Amino acid sequence: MERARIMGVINVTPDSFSDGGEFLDPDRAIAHGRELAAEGADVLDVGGESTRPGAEAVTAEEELVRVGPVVEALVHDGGPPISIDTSKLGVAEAALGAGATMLNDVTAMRAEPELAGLCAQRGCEVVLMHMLGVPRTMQEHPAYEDVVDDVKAFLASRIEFAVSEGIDEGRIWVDPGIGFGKTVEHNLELHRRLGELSELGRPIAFGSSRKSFIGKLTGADVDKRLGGTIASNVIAYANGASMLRVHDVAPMRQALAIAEAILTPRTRESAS
Ligand code: HH2
Repeated sequence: MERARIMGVINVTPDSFSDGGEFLDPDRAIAHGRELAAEGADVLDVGGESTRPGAEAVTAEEELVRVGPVVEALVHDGGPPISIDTSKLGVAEAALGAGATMLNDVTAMRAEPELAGLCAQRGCEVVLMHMLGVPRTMQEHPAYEDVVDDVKAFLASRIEFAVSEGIDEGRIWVDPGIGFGKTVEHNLELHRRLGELSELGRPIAFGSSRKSFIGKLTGADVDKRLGGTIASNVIAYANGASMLRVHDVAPMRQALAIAEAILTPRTRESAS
């Protein structure tokens, strides 16, 4: 099995669901990014707007004030590639201009379709994520015909849109959007049948770190969900995910090293 990338999360926000306020100060966010890089992150995902259920929107100006200096400093470091987690054209434009090389858009370019033209022109990588509805209301009775089929059909249509706007298909990632308009059972079904998304022909990104289904299943508070996060991500990896978006890079790196060794026998032989 191929080695998966680990995407380290840097939330430059006052209100993210698990670490809101911790890294709103740019110096702290930059220091955190450097730590995640040292722990082995393959990509650093910088975001300035929380997408947690019920979160209030921020303006592009405010979002850029938050993420701009962080992207600039981390690009300047020359460490892992930088992903910008935004749905806004102005923010993406500035971040890509500063040297970010990936756009991670939880709306899959529905909020601001002009993002597609920008990405086509810049040749950046793009993560297209599934979300049912909008963050403020997405957890109010989400319903699907079949959650995996529905997510897959949505992602297929967003790939088609992106390609029609000139984005190189080879630069597209798809993401089932764990927790974005999904019940616990929807999230579990997406884990079990993640492999079906491989039929889209694009690599799968996956983000379940510290999310509420782990709390609902275990009773663990948001700062105590590392065990559940590791289990979820290892299973996602085994079922085909090739980029794992997590807050805790070092323990994920270790878990993944073992998962990779078990699932890829030749890697172990050459290591011994
Ligand atoms: N989840 C969150 C944010 N961005 N991007 C992708 N591609 N996949 C995800 O699952 C995903 C994402 C939510 O997590 P977090 O950034 O920690 O929280 P918040 O949105 O409250 O800042």
